[in-house]
Amino acid sequence: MDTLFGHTRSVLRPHYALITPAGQVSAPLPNWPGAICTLVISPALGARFSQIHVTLGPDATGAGHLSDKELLVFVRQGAIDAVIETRQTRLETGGYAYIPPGATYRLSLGQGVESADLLVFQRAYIPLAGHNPPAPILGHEQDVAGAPFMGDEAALLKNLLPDILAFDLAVNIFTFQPGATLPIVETHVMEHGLLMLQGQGIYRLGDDWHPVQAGDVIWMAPFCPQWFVATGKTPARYIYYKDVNREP
Ligand code: UGY
Ligand code: MN
Repeated sequence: MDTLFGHTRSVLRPHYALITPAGQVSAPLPNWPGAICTLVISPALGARFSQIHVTLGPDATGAGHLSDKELLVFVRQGAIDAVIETRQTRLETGGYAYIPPGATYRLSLGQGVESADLLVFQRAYIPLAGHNPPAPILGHEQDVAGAPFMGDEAALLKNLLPDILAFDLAVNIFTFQPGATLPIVETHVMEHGLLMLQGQGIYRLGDDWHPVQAGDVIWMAPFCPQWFVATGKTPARYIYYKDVNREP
């Protein structure tokens, strides 16, 4: 919590939003009965996707049948049991599930843990002629190799989803050593939803510079100039969504 009443680090601008944990407000969502849900990014903001933070307790589930939507669920803390179509697995912290359009799913708290915190990216899937929608994916970020970003060993990028045209979204995890930066001020058509997982840094968004830390959320609209430097003495990590592989 901010200790100064009336003060917040959260900022809302036409081309970006910084949403800090202290100001977030939860509200029930029909597909997550019993869960604590916070929509931190949604089309109400101008985004073409939603980012939902979900806490599952013993009596909560996330369940449904996706018609035209797709979900990427990442376990931030705790563990869950995931059933997607005929596939069933336990996802520990760092595990993730891609649930494609047309799939039936059920997510519940894993045995032996008191709660699980989930990061969910949700959007309408855009079909591509000549390509079937992707199949479900169940994985763990530890099994994904990081690659130096634009040749920089101090900025490692993991792509959680395959780089194939059937996917209209990418979800990646960046790890920056202290002092490492994005090599350029990116200005691109793709939009982002981002969650700081660890550490701290300075995010340039448009013409503004914001100190950010673990738990902070950023929405970047298409073409929002963006740049990051990791500060502090430990690595900074963030996970982010981007739209990919479709004609304008
Ligand atoms: O994939 C990206 O566009 C990424 N480099 N952007 C970001 O980290 N803000
Ligand atoms: Mn970017």
